[in-house]
Amino acid sequence: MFIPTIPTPDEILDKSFRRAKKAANKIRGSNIPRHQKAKKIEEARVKTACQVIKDTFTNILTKTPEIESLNMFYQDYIDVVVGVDDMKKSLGALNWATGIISQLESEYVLKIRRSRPKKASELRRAAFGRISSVVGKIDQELEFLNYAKVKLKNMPTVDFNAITVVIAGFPNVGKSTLLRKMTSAEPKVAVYPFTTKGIQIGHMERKWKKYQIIDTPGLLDRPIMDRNDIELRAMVALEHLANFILFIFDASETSGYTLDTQFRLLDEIKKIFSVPILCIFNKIDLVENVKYLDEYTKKVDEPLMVSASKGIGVLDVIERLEEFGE
Ligand SMILES: Nc1nc2c(ncn2[C@@H]2O[C@H](COP(=O)(O)OP(=O)(O)OP(=O)(O)O)[C@@H](O)[C@H]2O)c(=O)[nH]1
Ligand SMILES: [Mg+2]
Repeated sequence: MFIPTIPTPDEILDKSFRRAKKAANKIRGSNIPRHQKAKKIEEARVKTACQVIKDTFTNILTKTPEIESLNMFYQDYIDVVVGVDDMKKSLGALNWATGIISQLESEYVLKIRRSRPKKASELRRAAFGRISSVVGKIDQELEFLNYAKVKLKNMPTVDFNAITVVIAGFPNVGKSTLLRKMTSAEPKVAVYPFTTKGIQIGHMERKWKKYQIIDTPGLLDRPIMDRNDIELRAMVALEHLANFILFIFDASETSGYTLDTQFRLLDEIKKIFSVPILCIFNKIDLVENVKYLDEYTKKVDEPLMVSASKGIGVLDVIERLEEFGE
């Protein structure tokens, strides 16, 4: 997510007072009658300073995407990474400050206009004091937005028009291999919070329909009991995205997990995701006793037998996804 540069209160004030000074110098050099000059100068300083600050805040507010208008996946993502409430509170504070600065501007411009010329600079100083205090008050919120900017910079780019398939299964069962075999280009890797290796997204297009296949190393590959709160929420975010789950078994059990253990993970995934789950028995090239598999394959609807590394059955997986996508 793109958030514009967030300056510190000092940077904001420095810039606005510098600009104010420049504006004042312009008037000093102009041919405004002498007796009006002092007041005009101070008025310009207050106006310019306020304008610069208002512009800075308005720019941040308009360029930062409105959280409610984002897809639920991103809303959850932002909530997991930085917290939606804090984000809203900080943007609200900027909005508040913009309003107060506007009020101060009107108030002090009026005061200066009505004052005696000698009093004008005193009033301007008072205005600057109050402006500084308003900007200083949102110090923490600006700092938070800056932190959010950094944290949200590498949000994964997800295509919401594509049919989304999320891959699950124990480590080493062949998830990455299958993803690479199904999609043409190398999958794009994007940072995903609390998965060590980042989310991987592969794209494919079939019969004018776009599919994206997502692998989330470290997230859907072990029992739910072992997960912390953040990981559970990262999974909730995936729930919003997934149209299907591709659950991959290592039929050969060579990755070190028995099929019984793998089925327990499937049961847990079923509890979290309410979307259809397509079950794949991978590494069949290593299975010597196919009969032994029957006991397991009959537990699921229309299982697919695959060898991802040898490219066997990969087309069946794609075709099955197409049927699902219809
Ligand atoms: N024999 C055989 N080996 C396979 C097959 N599919 C994957 N492998 C191998 O199994 C190992 C693990 O494959 P990966 O695709 O990295 O598995 P993964 O599920 O992505 O693993 P993690 O990302 O660690 O969870 C690799 O050495 C693959 O070459 C298959 O169908 N047959
Ligand atoms: Mg992998």
